[in-house]
Amino acid sequence: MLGKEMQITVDKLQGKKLTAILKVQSCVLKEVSDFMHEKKVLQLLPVMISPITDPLNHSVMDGEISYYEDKLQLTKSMILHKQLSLLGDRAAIYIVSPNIRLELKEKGATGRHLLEFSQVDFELKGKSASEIMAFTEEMLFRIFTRVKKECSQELESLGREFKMPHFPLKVYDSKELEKMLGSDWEKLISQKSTEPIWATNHEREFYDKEDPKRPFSYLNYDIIYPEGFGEGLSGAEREHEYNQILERMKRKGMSFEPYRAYLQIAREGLLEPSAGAGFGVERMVRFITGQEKISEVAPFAKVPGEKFVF
Ligand code: ASN
Repeated sequence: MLGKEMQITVDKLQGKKLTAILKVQSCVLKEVSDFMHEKKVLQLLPVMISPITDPLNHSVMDGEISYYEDKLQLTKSMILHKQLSLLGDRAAIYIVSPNIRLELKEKGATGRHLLEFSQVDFELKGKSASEIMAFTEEMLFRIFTRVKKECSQELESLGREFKMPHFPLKVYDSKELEKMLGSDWEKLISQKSTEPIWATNHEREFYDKEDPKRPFSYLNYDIIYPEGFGEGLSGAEREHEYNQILERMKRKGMSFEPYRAYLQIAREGLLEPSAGAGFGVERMVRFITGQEKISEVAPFAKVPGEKFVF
């Protein structure tokens, strides 16, 4: 007799449903690879430990490991490494990047959070927010087209009728959404929508660029999936000027010390203007396949607050 958690895990691993879901996921990643190759976006391999990582805008526990006298952070996102990897003559990079975010237990109930997940994270030098939004939409169109073509049987077996969104997607300012719908706007707009939307202008991490023409407005953008699937992609133009980075870190009350090497690069004027974004692979696969919970698309899902076996 297997225990309850073990039985659930074994049932999932043995199930045909997981095979169909993984077929969709493989198709998504194949199209990302083809698309990025065509666009001459170079693939980086993941960085998983580093003295610095994304400070993130929301509270998670730090995943820190000790190595001799050093402390290394487990990657929450490769945002700072994305900027640094564009120091040379590279125009654009992407990574299928494993991220560890030790979310608070309460997040388990959202059906959207995992302690470990992967994001397709990309960054293009010298691009603007609107250029990255157009690039992203082209990529999404390509991914969805391929999945609909190559995985129609799988989608049918999962009972999912996936409709191609109408591009270009509608763009909303998040401040306006908040005025209209209150602080829970993200959840509400997702539940109300039948199409993915862009939500722009969020006050969050120091590296998302402040609009020079509109202080305290930000050149960032998220995709919110419809039907209650919630946020699925986020990105921004980046801060790259030393003084502005310091100002933004100060505003967040951050300590400069852990970021000393990164700040030194910025002070030398070596960071270049860039913009990019990242989408969660599991969240996209959940959306495409219409699964109620993100744990259904991850064979070894780690849901905050839940027991996991493997
Ligand atoms: N990938 C995101 C970006 O490009 C950063 C993140 O995952 N926190 O802005």
